Amino acid sequence: MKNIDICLSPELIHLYDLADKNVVIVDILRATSCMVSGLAHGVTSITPFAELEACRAMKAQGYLIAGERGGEKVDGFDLGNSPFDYMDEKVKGQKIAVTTTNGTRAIDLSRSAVNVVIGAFLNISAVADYLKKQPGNAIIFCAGWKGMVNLEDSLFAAALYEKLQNDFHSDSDTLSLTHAAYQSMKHDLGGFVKNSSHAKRLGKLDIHKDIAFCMKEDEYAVVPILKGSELVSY
Ligand code: 3SL
Repeated sequence: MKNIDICLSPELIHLYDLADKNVVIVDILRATSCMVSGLAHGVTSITPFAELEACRAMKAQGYLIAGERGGEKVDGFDLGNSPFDYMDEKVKGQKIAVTTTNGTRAIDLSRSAVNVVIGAFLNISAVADYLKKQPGNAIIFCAGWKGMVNLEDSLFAAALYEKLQNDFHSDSDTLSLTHAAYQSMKHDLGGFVKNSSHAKRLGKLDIHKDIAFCMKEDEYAVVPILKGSELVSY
């Protein structure tokens, strides 16, 4: 049987061997939710950058540039980091370059994996089906917040694991702990995430609509995967 594991923070990823793995990157609030929304709404590709200035430079190459620092749209950028920005008519058929605090960093740290896949509640069943079809083992890599573990990414990891239990074996204590927490919160995931530390941080920016949207399951069937330097639909 294939194996599945979870990494709760970019600070821990050096402990995992990604070389023969399918890695699912998750940053529910809000980077991976934006990426899934963008590709579902006709964006041609999304190129992630860990560094702001490298992303900004892509404007000269005809890309729309997107991203946040401190949750807020970067000055001079075309899009911020709301999934609704990625649904605008102006993104259709466009290439987007994006930089975010945690999500694009996690992608950057995963480049040695066999496949890098973008997961969110918005496409959770599509990601589960994708992993079932792939021959390799899987790691769910939570972007967290500035190296810290966060609730929403951890809950997503457990929710995804629950969909994969018949196909994947796990002997990870981290996954057992995360799954136990999920069992006690799954009756009201939205309610628990509304009280999470990042939701409170974002609350100051008045984006409750984003948080509610990011917690919706299976809005889209798109599976973004990294091909070279770009995320495209599988
Ligand atoms: O850190 C990230 O990648 C972002 O998703 C953070 S925020 O939700 O835009 O604040």
